Amino acid sequence: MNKIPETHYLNAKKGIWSWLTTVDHKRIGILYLFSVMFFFFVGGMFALMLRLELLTPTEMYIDSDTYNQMFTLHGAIMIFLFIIPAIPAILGNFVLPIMIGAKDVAFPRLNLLSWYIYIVGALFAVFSLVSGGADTGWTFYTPYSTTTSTAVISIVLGAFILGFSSIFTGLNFIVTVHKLRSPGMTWFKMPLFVWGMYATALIQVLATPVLGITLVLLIIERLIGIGIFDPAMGGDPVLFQHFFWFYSHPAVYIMILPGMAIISELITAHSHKKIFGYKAVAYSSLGIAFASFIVWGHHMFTSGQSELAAMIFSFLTFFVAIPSGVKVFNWVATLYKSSISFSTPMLYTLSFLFLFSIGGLTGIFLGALPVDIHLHDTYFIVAHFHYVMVGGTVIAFLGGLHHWWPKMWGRMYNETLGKISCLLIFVGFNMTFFTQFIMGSQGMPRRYHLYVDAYRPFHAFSTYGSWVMAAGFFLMAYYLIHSLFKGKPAGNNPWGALTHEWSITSPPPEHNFEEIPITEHGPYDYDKIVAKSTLVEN
Ligand code: HEM
Ligand SMILES: [Cu+2]
Repeated sequence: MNKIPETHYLNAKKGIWSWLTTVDHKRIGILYLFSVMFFFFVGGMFALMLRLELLTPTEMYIDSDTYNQMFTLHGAIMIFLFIIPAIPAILGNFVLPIMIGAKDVAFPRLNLLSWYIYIVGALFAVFSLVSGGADTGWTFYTPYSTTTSTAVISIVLGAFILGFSSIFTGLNFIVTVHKLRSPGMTWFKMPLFVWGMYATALIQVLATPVLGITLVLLIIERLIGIGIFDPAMGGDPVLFQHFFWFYSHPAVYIMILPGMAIISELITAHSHKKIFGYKAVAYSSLGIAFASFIVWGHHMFTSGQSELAAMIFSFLTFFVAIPSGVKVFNWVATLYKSSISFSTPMLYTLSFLFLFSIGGLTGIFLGALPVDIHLHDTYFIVAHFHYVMVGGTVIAFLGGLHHWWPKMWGRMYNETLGKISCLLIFVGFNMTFFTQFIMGSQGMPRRYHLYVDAYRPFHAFSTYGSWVMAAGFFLMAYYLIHSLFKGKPAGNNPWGALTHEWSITSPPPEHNFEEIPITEHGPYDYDKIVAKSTLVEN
């Protein structure tokens, strides 16, 4: 009979102050869970409002200026306040130290500081939101961002500050992986989730400072007008794009690598099969991290860059597909002849494989110069990045959240409702974004408030899809919150998985382990070891 342990990290210390001053990586993960999910909700509400306005070709309830401010806020909030911190700061913080057999991350106080920096950055974004928001798009391109009268500085300052939270989280993970692995936890005995977080951390630390200086220059340009992006003063507005994408393309891998890291864990734990080609999957995370730094120019094929530069960036872009392809191939090979248990985390894993493949393959289309010149700034682009960021990262994040939820709270959620909500999100998502590939290839431009009648059926279907998806998200919020109060005790290991976090109680004790664990076997030796599942159906 599963029981919730008497004391654990959630009740070891009492009172709100014990949370606001905690240096426990698990509690910091939970602090991020609530703050980041709040901004996912805000970003999602903007998305629904945008979709509602796009239900008809003519103006419905918001004017063009408001529409511009809304997609800018939607994009900026979803990118800087949700998807970049989501997996590393919530699940990475909670799981990574336990997976390598450590009591905590290397710099616990810096870890708490990272969360406070996140909150301060978020407050600047909220300030921009309440003062009307910016209307530049989330990319803040000059020269418009230096001239428009909307609230650019506060949101740009918010993104600048949030960068430090991301850098410190990455720094913490790099030192933790190098220094705090328990005895026997050699690099090739580490769970692939840790490899993925490590590769992400390298990009967080190396690329984010470039965004920092870019945003500072933009603020100086708005305040003083030194002319660095102004051709009339010897500057160049396209220089901003180079700086911005030199960060933002690696940043898309700060977004997707953590999702991939989760999928490697879920695919083995819910098929009880050793991963196919462990080392290839581990190295492909580092390969992706490296390749992500040499392709930023593929966002600027129509910026007037030289044909030679465009050809080189196009050529290099195809290379990124190789390590990603290795991962997808090895995941599918792992499932081959395995005993798949159709749990909610596994349904999210299968959804990821389908949706991320569409997102990734359309990325290759866009890497081809002639194709991109035709599709740039159309809804094909909007569909592509939502398939990668929502179909990829958000779906993987939801899979990870359901996988580690019993460990975080010690209680099971309703698996039946979990599967229904996953289905609603999957169907709603494809309704919302697949139509956008079609209308984008027929020329529907992005960031347009009004459109010609020919696109009406596509936009209407897309909007209905966003309502189906929203229903799935609200159902999920309901049964997850319900499980916190009424969920059955989950036991140590509801999924019968082999990594360290499943060898301790749910929720874990304050300091994770009574004794330092000795790692004797690989993380996925399901061919040698059988771990008994403690799963109870709700
Ligand atoms: C969950 C459901 C979502 C829906 C229904 C949705 C819908 C939309 C819509 C309607 C636009 C504006 C399109 C245009 O006028 O060009 C948009 C833009 C965008 N979305 Fe989403 N979105 C969703 C989730 C996300 C997520 C999770 C992210 C990122 C993590 C994201 C990032 C963006 C970005 C970056 C833009 C571009 C904004 C710009 O043009 O500056 N979206 N989305
Ligand atoms: Cu890119």
